[in-house]
Amino acid sequence: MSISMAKYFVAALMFLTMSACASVVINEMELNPPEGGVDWVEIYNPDNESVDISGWTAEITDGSWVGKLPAVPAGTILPAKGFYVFNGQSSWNHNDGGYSTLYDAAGEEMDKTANRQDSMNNDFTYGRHPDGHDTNADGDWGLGSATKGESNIR
Ligand SMILES: [Ca+2]
Ligand SMILES: [Ca+2]
Ligand SMILES: [Ca+2]
Ligand SMILES: [Ca+2]
Repeated sequence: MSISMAKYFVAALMFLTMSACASVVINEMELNPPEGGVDWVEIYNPDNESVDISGWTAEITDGSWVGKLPAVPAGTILPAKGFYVFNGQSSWNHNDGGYSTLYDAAGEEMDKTANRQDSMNNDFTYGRHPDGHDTNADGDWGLGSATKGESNIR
């Protein structure tokens, strides 16, 4: 293979790798859980192909407070139309709001949510409706009953 051919294949491979995981989004977030619960961030793969999310991380930012969610274990595949949930810690204490950010294993930002306030510590969360609806606008996010690891309902 010539060098220019090799460069072409590397570029094509990079493009395929990027496009394969470009549309995984944060789909729902619990910023103020019921008593004894934990904050959590649900992600969703709207594509028709599975994505290797090994080593992906997420965080919740509320003003100057940042909660880092544990990295996805090695060998984790997010199936087409599948969900994965990052769980926070029960000791977390912040101002009941914020936004969340999703990073791939290389630390590249994959998605960032609107900043939302969740004033009541109950089983209501902010989510996209329908699943994966992402126009990068605050209006993508609505308050609804929690559907942790499952399809969002209003
Ligand atoms: Ca709280
Ligand atoms: Ca987005
Ligand atoms: Ca809540
Ligand atoms: Ca959900």
